[in-house]
Order: sequence, then structure tokens, then C-alpha cells
Amino acid sequence: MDFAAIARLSTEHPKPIGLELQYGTAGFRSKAEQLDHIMYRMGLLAVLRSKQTKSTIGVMVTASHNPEEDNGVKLVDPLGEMLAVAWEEYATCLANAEEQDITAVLQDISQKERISLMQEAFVAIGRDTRPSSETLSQAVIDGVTAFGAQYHDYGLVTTPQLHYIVCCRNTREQYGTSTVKGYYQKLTKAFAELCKQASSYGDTPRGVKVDGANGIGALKLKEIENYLQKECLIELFNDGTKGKLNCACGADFVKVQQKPPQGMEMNPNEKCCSFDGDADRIVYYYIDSAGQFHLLDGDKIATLISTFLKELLIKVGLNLKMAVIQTAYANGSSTRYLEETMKVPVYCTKTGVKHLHHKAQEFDIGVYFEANGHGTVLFSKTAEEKIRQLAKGEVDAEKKKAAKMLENTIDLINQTVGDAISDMLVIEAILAVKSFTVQQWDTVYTDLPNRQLKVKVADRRVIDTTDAERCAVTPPGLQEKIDELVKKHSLSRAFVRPSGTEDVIRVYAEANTQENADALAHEVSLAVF
Ligand code: 16G
Ligand code: ZN
Repeated sequence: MDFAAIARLSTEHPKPIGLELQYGTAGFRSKAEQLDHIMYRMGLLAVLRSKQTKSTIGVMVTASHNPEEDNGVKLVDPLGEMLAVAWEEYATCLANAEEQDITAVLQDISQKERISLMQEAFVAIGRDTRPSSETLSQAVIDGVTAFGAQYHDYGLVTTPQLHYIVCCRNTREQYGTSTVKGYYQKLTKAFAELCKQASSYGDTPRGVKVDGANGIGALKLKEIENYLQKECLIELFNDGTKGKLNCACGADFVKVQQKPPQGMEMNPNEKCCSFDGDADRIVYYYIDSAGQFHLLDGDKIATLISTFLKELLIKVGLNLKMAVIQTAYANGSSTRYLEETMKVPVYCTKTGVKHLHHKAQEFDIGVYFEANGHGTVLFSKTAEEKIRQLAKGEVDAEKKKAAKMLENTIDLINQTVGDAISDMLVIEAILAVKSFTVQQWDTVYTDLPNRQLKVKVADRRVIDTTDAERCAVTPPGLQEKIDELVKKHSLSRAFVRPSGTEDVIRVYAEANTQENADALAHEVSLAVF
């Protein structure tokens, strides 16, 4: 192993003096100009992780919904999951090491994890459309080659496309063909099959307006359109030709501001959706004839998908355990509707995709969505086998049809991670099959008015939470105060948690009216001091 080469090249990717960064819930995120050394080092770390797992590891250069000037990087584990938690610490350690210590840190990790350095390694690299991404991904490549490993630069891809590719490569193409073209073919075939089941198929062309957040999602949506037949007419806005990435547009803007993005022409009752900057989140919305804005977020999406799946499961008569996984941010109405009306068990985990994903793996079918629009569905191996068996078996026509629809849904969903393009196609297919308008979908249940606030404090770590972030254990007395405040309103709920991505405390409140939700959020934020 040529550690001298690693050390030599690392001087070309120097660490700014005193800069300390942490591999958080979304990998590393910072101003782009602070990230060159991080990229080089993550190239190195990806090689180590690849040697350890004897698999392809992914490196995605993106800062998702952050401003265009930011950038970031995330590692993708063998089956397309988020990097294992133990390795987040190694990532932080390597990122903050002084230059002369880099090789020692690498050797230390190798020893701890008993990694054979002679093992071959392969890294799959992808990037978003940020102006800084190309140079930064070159720094990742420098790290990979300094370590003497092989790589493939997939260039401009969405985050979920890279997750898909990594999974395909490591399952010997069982999950699909490990190219962007393979991804389009897999998804559009499943989508066409699913849409064929819609009784209205062919009568009214169904359309959706998409806000591409001026990012990679827009680019990739244009590509997938070439593979789509006429099942879905996509009208793309914020395609990156005029506006700036994530600037007054995109899923995060729409969800947080609770208003339409700029750059989109909306007519009353038209179905619209927004992607985020790396296309792993999606939210839907429309404006009604009175001009009022209606948001259909991750909770509404989880409800639509799980209801659809449950109805099909009843038809095929398979006794599979399905659950919906949410976070504390899930609107109380969605949880109530799922549990009480749909009789679907609901579980709550801490914020962050890895927590939801992990919990969802415990079920035959685990539907997980964060309210912000990141989510997918996981099918266990057994569930998948049973469904595929039924779909090709000698069963009655109705059963077979339902089994085929479940099979198409399995193929249409990106099980590796939340995926705006895949989720959009799943939603469009379900709406077509059920002959549902966006308004009908919206009225399945009514969201409780809610408010999110952020509070700047000296040290956000003074707040520690339990019970999936719904209860504050420190500082002493805070939870009691919150409980008192919540009691003053009806249908109310509130919690506080330290953000994992910003130096702030987040406050969430919901209540029977918007005024009460606003008041409660305000009162709780005062209690934090
Ligand atoms: C990250 C998470 C997202 C979560 C958000 C919360 C991943 C890939 N992303 O963006 O799931 O909702 O952080 O941010 O896990 P916060 O801790 O600042 O509220
Ligand atoms: Zn994202």
C-alpha cells in the first residue's frame, strides 16, 4: 500500500486551519470552498469501506436543498443504504485530522475494522448540478486513485439514482441494471404496467406540473420523459435554465413556507409537485378555486401509498405485516387516520432517514415518510417472493391482477432511499388507478394546523430528548412546562429538539386552529430559554 502517495496528494487538498466539520444526518455540509479536503478524504474513506465490505461504495457530492453556494458529501453503503453509524465517526475523525496524521488515521481504522488493505476496492461517484460539484467530485476521485482503487464517475445523477446504481452493482444486477438508463427502463416499465390497470386509462391524459428546484431532478426528469409513453404528461418548471438552484423553489421551500414556489404557473385545482435539490424529496400541492394553498406532504403521501397497498393486500389475501413509520413531525391527523380508520400500525422514530429506514426493515412492508417528503417503501424478501409467486401463479383473475399491481409497485419504488422521481410515478399511478383527483386525495383527512419555529440558543446540546424526540429530558423542568402549555389548547401537541443540521433548536406545535398552533409554538419557544 503506497501510503506515501496518499500523504503526498493530501497536501494538494489542504485542510483550512482550525476547520472542524462533522458527518451528520446528511453527511458533511458546508460552504463549497471549505470542502475540497473533505472530498479527498471521503474518497479515501470510501475505498476503506469498500475494502471492508468487499463491495462497491457510493460517494454523492450534493448539499440537497441547501443554497447553491453550499455543498456536501454522503457515502452510500453496499445495498444503497446510508453509511453505517460506526463509520460516521471514522468520517468525522478523518475529516478533522491534521494532514500529517491522515495515513495514521487510515491505518487505525483498518486495524480496528480488521480490513485487509490488499483487498480490491471500487467506488461509484455522482454529483448534483451545483457549480462547485464538478471540481469537488474530482477531489473525491483523487482520493480514490491515491489509494490505488478503481472507480466509475457517473457524473450528474440524482442522489437516489446513485443509491440505486450502488445497490445494482452489489446485487449482481438483481435489483436492476446498474446504469441511469437501466433505472429509467425499470421504472417506466413498472409505471406503464401499473397505469394499464387504471380503468380511465387512455380517456383523459393525466398531467402533473413539476417544480424541478432548478436542479438535477429537472435534468433527469427530462431524460426519463423519453422513456415514458403517454401515461403521464409532465410539465416541467424551474428546470435550471433560468433560475438558481433551490432559490424560492423546491420541496423544502414549499414545505417550510407553505406556499407555491416561484417560477411555476399554477391554475386553480391543478396538481403540482416540487422536488428538492438532489431529488430525494417530493411534496404535492394545489391552489383551490378560492386561491387557498393546499400542501400534500410526506404524511399524505404515506397515507395514499399505504392505503393503496393495504387494499391490494386484502385482495390477494396475503397475510403480510405492514406498518407506517413516521417521525414526531408527522401531523397528528395522519397518525390518527392511519391507526383508527385504516387500522395500520404506526411507529415513530427519531428524525433522519436512517432511523426510519431501519425501523421499516422490521416489517414485511414498511412504508416510511418524513413529513418533509423524504420516503419510500421497503418490501421484505419473503413479501416480495410471495407477491411475485402469486402474480405468476394459477389464481383467480382478480387476485392475480392485484398481485401484479403489487409486483409493479415493488419495481416502481426505489427501495434504497426516498426518490422524488420514483415516488412521483408511484403517486401518479395510484391516483390514476383509483381515479382520484388531487383534491380527493387531499380530503382523505384534514391536517391539523401546525407551526415550526427555530430558536437560536448558546448551546443546543442542553436539550436532550427521548421517546423519538417527543419528550425533552434536559434541561430539567422543560418538558413539564411544555406539557402545561399544550394543555391550554385543544387537539394540541408540541415538542422541541436540537437540529442535526443547523445550530438551532427546532420547535413544532399543532393545535385545533392556526392561531392556537402559532401561539403554542411561540410559547414553547419562550420556554426553551
Ligand atoms: C437531514 C436528513 C433529513 C432530516 C433533516 C432534519 C437524511 C438523508 N436527511 O436532511 O431526513 O429531515 O436532516 O434536519 O437523513 P434537522 O435535524 O436540522 O431538523
Ligand atoms: Zn435531498
